[in-house]
Formats: sequence, C-alpha cells, structure tokens
Amino acid sequence: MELLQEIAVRVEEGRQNDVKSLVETCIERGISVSDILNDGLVAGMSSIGVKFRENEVFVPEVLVAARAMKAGLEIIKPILLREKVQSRGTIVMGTVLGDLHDIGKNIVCYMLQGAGYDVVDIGIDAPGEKFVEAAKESGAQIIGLSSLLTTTMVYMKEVIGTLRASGLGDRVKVMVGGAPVTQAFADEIGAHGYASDAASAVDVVRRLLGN
Ligand code: B1M
Repeated sequence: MELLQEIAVRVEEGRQNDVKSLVETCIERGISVSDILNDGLVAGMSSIGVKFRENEVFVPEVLVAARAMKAGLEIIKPILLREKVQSRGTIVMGTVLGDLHDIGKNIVCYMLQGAGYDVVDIGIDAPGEKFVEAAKESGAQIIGLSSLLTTTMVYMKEVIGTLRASGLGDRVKVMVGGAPVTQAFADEIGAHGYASDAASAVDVVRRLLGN
C-alpha cells in the first residue's frame, strides 16, 4: 500500500504508533508535509468522520482515531510551521457557560484541526467574554459554541450579543452545535451556521470561510 494511503488507514484504525512511524518514514523519504497532512492524516480523519455520521463507527473509535491523527500532527507541526503551510482559518471553540460536556466539542476540534484549520480551544464552562477575548487574540474568523444541556443552550444567544457589543460581530461568524441544538434554534438566535456532528462542522466552516 502507498505510504500516505497507509497513514490514512492507520489513522482510521487508531494505531498511533504506526501513524507516528509512517509519518517519520514519509519525512525521511522527502514526502512533503502538506501531502502527509492532506492525503494521509486528514484523509483518515475525514473517512472516520463520514463513518461516524453514518453510524458505522461510534465515539470510542472516533476518539482513538483522533488521538492517532494528533500523534502524527505533532510530528509534522514544527515542519508545517517552518514551511508556513497556510492555515485555512482560525476557529475559537468552547463549551458555553454552565456546561461541562466536552467530548463532542473535542471531536469537533480534532476534525477541524485534521481539516487544516487552527483551533483555539477555550475549554468548558466558558463565558461570552472569554470567546470574544480569544477571538481578538487569535484573529479567529469563527467562534464555535457547543452545548449539551437545554439549560445552557440558551446562553448561546448571550454570547452572540457579547460578540456584537464587542464590535467583532461583523468580522467573526458564529457556529453552534451540540445534541439539543437545532437549525431552527440557530436561526432564531442569529448564528451563522449550525452543525449536527463533527463531520458536518467541517463542512459548515468550509462554507462560512468559502474554502
Ligand atoms: Co450529561 N447530560 N449531564 N454528563 N451527559 C446529557 C447531555 C443528557 C442528555 C443525559 C440524559 O439525561 N439523558 C442530559 C441533558 C438533558 C438535557 O438538558 N436535555 C445530561 C445531564 C442532565 C447532565 C447533568 C445535569 C447531570 C446531573 O448532574 N444531574 C450534568 C450537567 C453538568 C454540567 O454540564 N453542568 C451532566 C454531567 C455529565 C458528565 C460530567 C457525567 C458527562 C460529561 C463528561 C464530559 O463531557 N467530559 C456527561 C455525559 C457523558 C453525558 C452523555 C451521557 C453523553 C454526552 C456525550 O459525550 N455524547 C449525555 C447523554 C447522551 O448524549 N446520550 C448526557 C457523545 C458526543 C460525541 O456527542 O456531545 O452530542 P455530542 O457531540 C456531537 C454533536 O452534538 C456535535 O458534534 C459532536 C460529535 O459528532 N457537536 C457539535 C457538539 N458540539 C458541537 C459544536 C459545533 C458543532 C457540532 O459547532 C460549534
């Protein structure tokens, strides 16, 4: 099997040691880090993302694959930064105030990183000001809000209000997601995008950024 294709398969299988040594072999053989990223690591993560959306695999497999992808990413990251391979954009991601659920949010972060975006993960229980501050510092184009509770999803609207009040409202778009969140709710609170799962989140970001 071709090396890059094998990386994709091993990412899907969650075999992080294999991914690491394959990535190292690719680097030794002079394969470009963009190819390793796009045709190996990202290809594997995209494939697992589609299977996850279609209920062919479940959360544990996605987390293990994400870890394997991250292990490979860590090796190429310094070279990527040196080579200044252009990031496709920056997204601030967090779980809103009062909410401690982060498994889904973390998967969304991994998928976005796997798709070539920079992600600033501000964690859980995050107030609106923290999203705004992180967006200012990082120059993010998108803020991603996750919520798993019907009691905390209402806070998303407040975050959008805080963003508008900060003056960043014109430049920074808002994507929302999480089990109780729907497209209708996203429209109601004025979010720019809604994604029901991690693979769709990547599609939404691509649409919002036009890349
Ligand atoms: Co909680 N919990 N929980 N819980 N918990 C739920 C969400 C619940 C549905 C369980 C139930 O009652 N059936 C219920 C919510 C009810 C409701 O509001 N309608 C609930 C409750 C009530 C609570 C507590 C209040 C329980 C209590 O203490 N009495 C409490 C609240 C704590 C708090 O947040 N303040 C609580 C606590 C916890 C734990 C800490 C024990 C733990 C969280 C651990 C952690 O996250 N580190 C936990 C868990 C694990 C769950 C369940 C079992 C699983 C959630 C999960 O990780 N799913 C959940 C029941 C369930 O969903 N079956 C439940 C897997 C994950 C991959 O899916 O998070 O949906 P999900 O993410 C998906 C999509 O939603 C989407 O992509 C992800 C990947 O495809 N997505 C986005 C998510 N964020 C996105 C953002 C995007 C785009 C897409 O763009 C920005």
